[in-house]
Amino acid sequence: MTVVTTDENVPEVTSLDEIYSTVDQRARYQAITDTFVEKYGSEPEFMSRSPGRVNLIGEHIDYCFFSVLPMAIESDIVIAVRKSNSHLLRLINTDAEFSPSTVELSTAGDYVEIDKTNSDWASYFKCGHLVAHEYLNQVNPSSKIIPVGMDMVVDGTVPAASGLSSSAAFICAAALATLRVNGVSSISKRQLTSMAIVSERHLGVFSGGMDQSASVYGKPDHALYVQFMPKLKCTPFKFPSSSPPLSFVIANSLVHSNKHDTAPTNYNLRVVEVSLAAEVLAHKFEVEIPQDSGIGTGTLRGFLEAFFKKTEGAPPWDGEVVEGTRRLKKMAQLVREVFTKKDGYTKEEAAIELGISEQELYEKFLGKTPVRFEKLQIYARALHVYEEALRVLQYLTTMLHPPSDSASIFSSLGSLMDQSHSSLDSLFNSSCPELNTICKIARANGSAGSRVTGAGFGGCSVHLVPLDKAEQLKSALKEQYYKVQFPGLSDEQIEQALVVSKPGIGSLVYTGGRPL
Ligand code: NG1
Repeated sequence: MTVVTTDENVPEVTSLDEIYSTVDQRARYQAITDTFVEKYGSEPEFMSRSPGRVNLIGEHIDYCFFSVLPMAIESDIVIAVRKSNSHLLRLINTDAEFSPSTVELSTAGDYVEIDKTNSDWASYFKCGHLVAHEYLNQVNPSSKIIPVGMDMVVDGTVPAASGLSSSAAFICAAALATLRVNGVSSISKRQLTSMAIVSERHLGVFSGGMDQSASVYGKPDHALYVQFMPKLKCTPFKFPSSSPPLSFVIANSLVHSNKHDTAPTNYNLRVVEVSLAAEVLAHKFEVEIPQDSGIGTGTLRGFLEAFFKKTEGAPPWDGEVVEGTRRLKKMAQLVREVFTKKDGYTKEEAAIELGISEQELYEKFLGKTPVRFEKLQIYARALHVYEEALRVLQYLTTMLHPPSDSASIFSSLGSLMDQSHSSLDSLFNSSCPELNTICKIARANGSAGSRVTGAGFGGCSVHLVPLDKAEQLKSALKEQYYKVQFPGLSDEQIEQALVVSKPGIGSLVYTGGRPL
């Protein structure tokens, strides 16, 4: 296993062959360049690009600081850029659905303003611009940096709101473009990832760090083991060889789920619920936990560390699998014992569990970001998190030390993916009927394991399938899902919904000009 421990830099490449291996992208880059010339009168100086990702396993646990197993895909967001003499960020998207946008930069060097209530596409660019600007100020503490104007054309092949992380891909590419145009020609992958991780919080989404890590660190033919503790570390690993080879089919349910707009009942509510679970456990077992979650509370990882320190004098868990397995199993057992109200807690009940008033509950948890709920599902969310973190370790172990026969490789990995889906559906409530239907059809047509991937509530699913069954699986989904649910779709639209992509390279700057 190659361990990325150094602060490797984000690469700069001059050939598209260094970026893509499946689909010829010359025509696409030509078209982006043509649009740029048409709109701005000359060719772009460079392009920054960052890919989407699919998560193989480890869902809704990154913001609790548990490790995840995503891979970058070849679908990406490309931003063609030229420095301008104006104080404007001019953004044009090749997809007419996203209207052109112009942002006026402050001549005094103030950060761009981001309206949390407005999740239009330009806001995501602003998130990337803002964190890059903060970085520029950090490395030049003696003066306030006034960023230059930028003329840009954006082109994306990652479907929006689909769980393949188009937002992180766009923000990473935006931060990279902003840095470069303002004179930063080399940036480490760790620095770019770290700034991108916090950037979406400016739009009020308290995301974890999985997507940005996968987008920046992506490596062709490798999936990534992403650890957040004790510090961010991405370890690329290859899939075991088997006969037939392993392949992953990604199927978009075409149920649109905008993470920003649904945050109060979906994504951010989950962040609040797992934080509450961590604090209730800490209160019951009388341990102090670091207040380092996205909303400034404790995390379930923090509780795990504090519990073993108090009861065994144990050092923090360093990621070792056997020890992690023991600790996570213990955590799942405690969750089952401690949380007696399996169907959820009212505000009053949650406050009692924490030994605080309802006003304090509001100040520390419920008022940090707008949330709406009937009951707080503390038990179910916490159980999912600890058990899913355990499944990640089991999946990684199978990948690195596979059973000798191929059938067992498929059944072990597949069963973990199925368990993950079932937990996301019943404990985390982040699946939906359409995704459940897709997974059911897939399992009956060659998939060894099927699950919702990404934030969920719609969006994409991922299926582990022996390569020789991939076509059978795709045609079953075409006939039994897409043609039934969306009878108006053309064959081409259906093809696009079935994203088949190899693990690809992460963020980079392309300076090869117009491709031949
Ligand atoms: P997507 O699928 O990109 O919305 C989101 C979060 C991840 C992670 C997953 C669930 C962002 C940018 N990404 O992913 O950090 O928590 O949900 O595992 O919010």
